[in-house]
Amino acid sequence: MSHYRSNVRDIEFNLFEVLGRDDILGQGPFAEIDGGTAREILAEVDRLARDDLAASYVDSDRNPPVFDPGTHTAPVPPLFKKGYDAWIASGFWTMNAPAALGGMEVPSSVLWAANEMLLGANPAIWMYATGGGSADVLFRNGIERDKLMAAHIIERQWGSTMMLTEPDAGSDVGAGRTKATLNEDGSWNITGVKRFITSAESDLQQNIMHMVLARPEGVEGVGGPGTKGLSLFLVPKYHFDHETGELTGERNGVYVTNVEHKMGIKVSNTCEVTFGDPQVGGGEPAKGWLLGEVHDGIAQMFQVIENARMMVGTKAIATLSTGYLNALDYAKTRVQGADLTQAADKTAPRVTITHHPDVRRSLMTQKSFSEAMRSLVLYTASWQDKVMLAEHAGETDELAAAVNDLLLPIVKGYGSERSWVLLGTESLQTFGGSGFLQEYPIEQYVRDAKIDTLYEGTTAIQGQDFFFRKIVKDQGRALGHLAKEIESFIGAESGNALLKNERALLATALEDANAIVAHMINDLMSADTSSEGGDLRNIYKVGLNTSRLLMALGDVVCAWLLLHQAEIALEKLAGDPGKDKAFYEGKVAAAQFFAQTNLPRITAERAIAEATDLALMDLDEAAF
Ligand code: ST9
Ligand code: FAD
Repeated sequence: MSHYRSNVRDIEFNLFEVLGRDDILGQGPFAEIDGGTAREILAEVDRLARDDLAASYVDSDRNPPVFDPGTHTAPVPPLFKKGYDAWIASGFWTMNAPAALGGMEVPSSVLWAANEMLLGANPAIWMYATGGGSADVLFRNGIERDKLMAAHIIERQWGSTMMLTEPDAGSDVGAGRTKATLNEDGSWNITGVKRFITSAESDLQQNIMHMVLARPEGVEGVGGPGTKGLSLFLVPKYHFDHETGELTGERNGVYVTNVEHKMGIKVSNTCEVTFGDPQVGGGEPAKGWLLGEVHDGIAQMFQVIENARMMVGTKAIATLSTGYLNALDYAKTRVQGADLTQAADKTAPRVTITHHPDVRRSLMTQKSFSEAMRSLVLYTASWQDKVMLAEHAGETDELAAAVNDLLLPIVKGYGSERSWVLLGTESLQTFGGSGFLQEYPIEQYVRDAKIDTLYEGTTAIQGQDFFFRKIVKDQGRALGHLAKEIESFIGAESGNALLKNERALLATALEDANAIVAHMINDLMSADTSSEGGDLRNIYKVGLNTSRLLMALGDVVCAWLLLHQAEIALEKLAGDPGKDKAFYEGKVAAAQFFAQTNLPRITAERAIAEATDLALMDLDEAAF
C-alpha cells in the first residue's frame, strides 16, 4: 500500500472555491487549460503520486546511491529510476517550461498544487526533474545560444543543478571563491570546488546543465567582492553540438568528487563538485558559458532560488499533510484505553485513540497546520498567477511581485519549521512506539523533512530576508497591503456571528504582530549612527527578533487564510452541502481551532520582542 496520502479535495477547495481559479483558466495565457483540464491534471498527478512515484520512496531510502570515486558516478536504485521515468513520461515535468519550447503554460497555482503531490510522494523526483524550470531561466535571461541550450534541455530531458555553495560559502554566498577566466572563443574556464550540490550526478539523464556561480577574473569592472561580483555560468557535464544538442562524446572537466551520507532524502544525491582540476577525471578544463553574456549572476540565480524556496516550503508542507493523514488512519483503528469519562471503570470498553482528548488535540493541530499552510502555498501561487497574467499582457504587476516576494520566506521558513516540528511532535507521536519504527513512513518523513529548514537559506536567513528586504527595503508596501486585506476580513462580519470570537483574536494578533514590526523598525533606526544618539549595536536587537517575527506573521497569515476558508465553508453548509458536509465542518473546526490555540501566543511574542535588550550580545562567549 502506498505511503502517500494526498488531499485532492482540499487542493480543489483552495483552487476553485477559495481562489476562483476557474476565472483565469481557459483564457489568455492559459487558453489551453480550462477548469476541466486542470482538474484532470490534478487527478492524474494524484494517481501517479500515490502509485508510480510513491513506489520507490522507502526502497531508495534503504538502498541509497553509492558513490564510486573511480568513475565519479552515483547511480540511483532501479525502482527509483522507474518512478522518475514515469514522471518524465507523463510530461508534467514541463509544466513550468517556456511555452515556446513546448511548456504546458499552467498557472502557478495549478503547478504548485500538482507539485504538492509529487513532493509529498517522492520529493527527490522533483530534485532530478528540474529541466523545465531551468530551461525557463535560460530562456528568459539568455542570448540565442542559451535559448538553444534551453530547447535541448527540454527536448533531450537533461537534468540541471544550481551551484552556489562552497566549503566556506554557505549562507554567505558572496564568500565564494570559484573562479572563471575568459577563453578566446568566448567561453570561460571554471576552477574551484562546490559543495552540497543536489542532483549533480546520477544515471537518470544523458546530460546535466549546471548553473554555476563563479567570480570572473581578468575582466575590467567585473568580479568584485561579495555576491555582486559573481556571474552565472552554464557548465554542461558533457559537451554537445550547440546547434543540434547531440553529445560530442567529450567529457567536460566538471566531476563529482564525493556524495554525502545524509540523515534523509538519501536518494537525492548531494555532491561535492570539482571544476577544472588537472588531477581529477581526465584533467579536462571545465568549460562554461556566461548566461546572457551579462555579469548579473546573483540576480539571475535568485530567479532559480525563488522557485526553489517555493519548492522547499511546499515539500515540507506536503510531507506534514501526508504525515497527518497517515496518523489519522492509524488513530482511527488503534484501540487503547477507555474513554476518559469511564477511566475509573477498569472493565469499561477499550476505545480507538481518536476518543482521547489529547489525541484529538494533536490530530486537529496537524490538520489545521497542514491545511493552513497548503492555503498559504496556493495563495502565494495565486499572486504568481497575477505576475504571469501581467507578463502575458506585456505589463508588470509590481504589487503582485512584491506580495509574492513577501510571502516566499513565510512559505519556506515558517512552512518548513512548523512542518518539521509537527511531524515529530504530533504525527509520529500519534503512532506511539510504532511511530519510531521503519514499518510506518513517519520516521522517514521526519528525517526527510529536516532538510527543509536548512537548504535554500536556513530559517535565520529567511527571517532576515523577510524583515530587511521584504519589509524594510520594500518600505512596508506589500506588508501594508496584506495587513489591509486582513483588516477588511476582520471588519466584514458578513452576518455570520459564528466567527466573531476568531475575528477578535485575529484583530489582536494582527495588532501585536504590527507592534513587533514597529518595535523592530525603531530598533533599526536607533542603530543609525548618523542620527543623534544612534548606537550601531542596536541592530543586534533586530537580529534577535527576525525569526520570531517570521513565525508570528506566519501564524497571523495562516489564521486569516483559514478563517476566510471557514467563511466560505459556512456558506456552503447553510445551503445543501450533500456529501461534503463533513469536509466543510472540518474546515470551520480547523480554522477556529487554529485561531484559538495559536493567535493568543502572539501577544506573548510581542512582549518578548519589546523586552529585547543586548544582554545576550554582551555575554562573554565563554559563558555559553
Ligand atoms: C540549495 C538547493 O540549497 C537546495 C534544493 C535543491 C533543489 C534542486 C535544484 C536543482 C536545480 C535547479 C533547477 C531549478 C529549477 C527552478 C527554476 C526556476 C524558474 N530575492 O541582500 P544582499 C539578490 S541552493 C531576490 O546584499 P548579500 C539581489 O540581486 C543554495 N533577490 O545579499 C540583491 O541585489 P539588490 C541556496 C535577492 O549580503 C543581491 O542578491 N543558498 C534576494 O550579498 C544581493 O543582496 C542560499 O539560499 C531575494 N530574497 O548575500 C543562500 N536576496 O539588493 C542563503 C538577495 O541590488 N543566503 N537577492 O537587489 C542568502 O540568501 C543571503 O541572504 C545572501 C546574502 C546570499 C543573499
Ligand atoms: P552556515 O551558513 O555555516 O550556517 C550555520 C548556522 O549559522 C545556521 O544555523 C545558520 O542559520 C547560521 N547563520 C549563518 N550565517 C548567519 C547570519 N548571517 N545570521 C544568522 N545566522 C547565520 N547548495 C547549493 O548551492 N546547491 C544545492 O543544490 C544544494 N543542495 C543541498 C542539499 C543538501 C542536502 C544540503 C545539506 C545542502 C545543500 N546546499 C546546496 C547547501 C545549502 O544551501 C547550505 O547548506 C545552506 O545554505 C546553509 O549553509 P551552511 O551549510 O554552510 O551553513
